Amino acid sequence: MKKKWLKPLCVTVAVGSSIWLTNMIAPSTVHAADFPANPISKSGWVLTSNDEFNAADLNQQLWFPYYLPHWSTRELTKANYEIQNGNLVLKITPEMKTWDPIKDAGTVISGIQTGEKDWIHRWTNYTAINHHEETVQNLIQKYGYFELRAKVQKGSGIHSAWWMVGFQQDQNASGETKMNAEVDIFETLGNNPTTELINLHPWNDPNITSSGNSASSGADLSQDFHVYGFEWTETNMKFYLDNQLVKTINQSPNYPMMTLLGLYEKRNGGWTGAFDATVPYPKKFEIDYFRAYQKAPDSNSALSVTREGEDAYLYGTTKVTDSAIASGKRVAGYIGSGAANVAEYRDIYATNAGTYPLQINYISGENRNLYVQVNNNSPVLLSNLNSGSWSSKAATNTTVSLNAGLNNIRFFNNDGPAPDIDAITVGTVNKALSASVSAGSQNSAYPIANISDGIVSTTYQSADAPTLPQNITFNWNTPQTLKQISLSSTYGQGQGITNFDIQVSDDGINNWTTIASSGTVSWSSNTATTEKKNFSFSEVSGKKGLRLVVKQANLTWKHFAVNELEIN
Ligand SMILES: [Ca+2]
Ligand SMILES: [Ca+2]
Ligand SMILES: [Ca+2]
Repeated sequence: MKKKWLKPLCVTVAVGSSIWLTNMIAPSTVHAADFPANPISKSGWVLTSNDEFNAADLNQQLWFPYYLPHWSTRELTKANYEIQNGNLVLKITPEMKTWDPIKDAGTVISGIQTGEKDWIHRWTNYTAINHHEETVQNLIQKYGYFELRAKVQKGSGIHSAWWMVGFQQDQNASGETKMNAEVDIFETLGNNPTTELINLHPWNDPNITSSGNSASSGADLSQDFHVYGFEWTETNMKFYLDNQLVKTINQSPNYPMMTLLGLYEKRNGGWTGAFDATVPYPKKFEIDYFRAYQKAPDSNSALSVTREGEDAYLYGTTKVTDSAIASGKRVAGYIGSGAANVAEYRDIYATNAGTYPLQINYISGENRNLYVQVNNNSPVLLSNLNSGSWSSKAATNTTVSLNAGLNNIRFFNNDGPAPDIDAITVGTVNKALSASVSAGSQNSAYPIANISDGIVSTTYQSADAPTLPQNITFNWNTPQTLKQISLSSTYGQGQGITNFDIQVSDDGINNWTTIASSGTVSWSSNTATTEKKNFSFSEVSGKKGLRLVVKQANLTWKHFAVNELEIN
C-alpha cells in the first residue's frame, strides 16, 4: 500500500494585528490514533543526546549501525534502514541473512546501538569473539530519562525492541564481567502487539534478580506511533506508555548502559511464535525520535554533582575495578601510562558558567600525578597524589572553570600511572565520602560503612534494642569546614532517627562539642521510597571529626536505620 503524501501544514495565528508563522510541520503521514510527540524540552531534565531522525542520515555522534558485530561479521550485522518522513525505519527485507549463522540460525536482525565493544552482551555460550571491534562509546549513560516515539511491526515470529545493556567496563580479557544486566524497556511481539514485554535480566550482575513483566496497552501498538518513556534512578526503573506509568521495577543496575533499537525476525520460529510467511516485506520498526536526558539540578541549590569514577567514559587500558573502601564499591583504575588511557565525564551540567570547586576522591599507594582537563582547555597537573596505601582513600581539591550547560572533564596522566579515581564532586562536596566512619551499634548484615558508601539503596542499621544515645562518628585526615548534614532513610516512620545532636572535634578524638540539635524529626512516609532531610548549622572549620549523637529513633522493628548520610 502506498502512503499518501500530505502537503506541509503551516499553522498561523493572529497576534494583535500581525500574523505570526508559528509552526511548520514537515511532510508526514498522519494517523488519527498516533500519540503526539512530546516537546523536546522536559521540565526537570537536561537533554544529553538525541536523534529526531529529521536529517538525511543517522546522527553519527550517537548511533553505531550494527548489531553486536563482534559475535559475527560486519556484513551480517549491518543495519538495514532508511530515514523517511522524519522517521528512522529499521527494515527487514527478504534477501537479508541470519545475523549469526553459528549461534542463532534463522534470526535476521536490523539494529542500531549507541556503543560497541568486544564481548558486549554474551547472550549465549560464545567461547570467543568473531573479530576485534574498536570500542565505540557514543552514549553510555547511567540513570536518567529516555524517550522513544515509535511504531512496531505486526506479525508472528517478529518483534521490535528498545533495550539497554551494561557496558561491561569491568570486563577482563576473556569478557568476564559483573556489570552486564539487561533492561528490556519493551519487546513487543508482532503476534501480540497490544502488549509490551518489560524484562530485567541480571546475566552476571549479582545485585540484580530476574524480573519478567508485561503491560497491556489496550491499543495495537503496530498501528500507530506511541511514546515510550524509561526513567532510571539509583533505586528503581519506571516504564511509561503515552506518558502514563505502566510498570515499576524496584531494582536498578548501577553502571552505565548502552542503548539498542532492533527489529528481529525468526525464520525458524522460536519464542516470538511461528514464522508467518504471509506478512509482507519490508517489515518495519519506525522510530520518530530517541531522546536521553539526565536529571537537572535543583535550581534552588548550589551546584553539587557527584560522579563515581566507575561511571566515566573509559578509554584505553582504563577499566572499572572493585574496591571495598570506595563509594559505589568500585573505582576507575589503570588510568595513565599513556595519553590514550583516560577517564572522561561528558555530562557535568552547570546552570551558570563560573569557577567551581572540584574534589577528587582517589586511591593510590604511591605518589602519582593526575591531569585534569576541562572542555579541551589546558590541562592542570595535580602532583604526587598519595592516599598512603592501596587500602585507604584520600581527597584532593582544585577548581574548574565550567561553561553553562554540559561540560567535559577528562582525567589522565601521560607520564606514568595515575591514581584510581573513586569519585569526583563538582561544586558542593559530600565530605562523608572521604571520611572513615564508625558506630557504637550495628547489625553486621547492614554495616556502618553503608551509611556513606555513596549508594542510597544500601542501609546502615543499628543492632536490635540499642542503648541510646548512640554515636555515629566521621573522621578525616585533614581539617574540614562543615555546615550541613543530610539524612536519607526509607521507612522513616518505622526506623528513622528522630532526635540527634551534632558534635564536632578538632582532632576527631577528644573535646567533642555540641554545635546543633535536631529537635524532633518527623518522617512522613513508611515506604521503600527514600526520604531525604537536610540539617544546616553555623559553619565550623578546622574539624577532623563530626559525630551524630542519636538520642531518639523510631524502633518499630527494634533498630534504627539510615540509608545514606551526607556531610557538606
Ligand atoms: Ca522525527
Ligand atoms: Ca566509586
Ligand atoms: Ca548507603
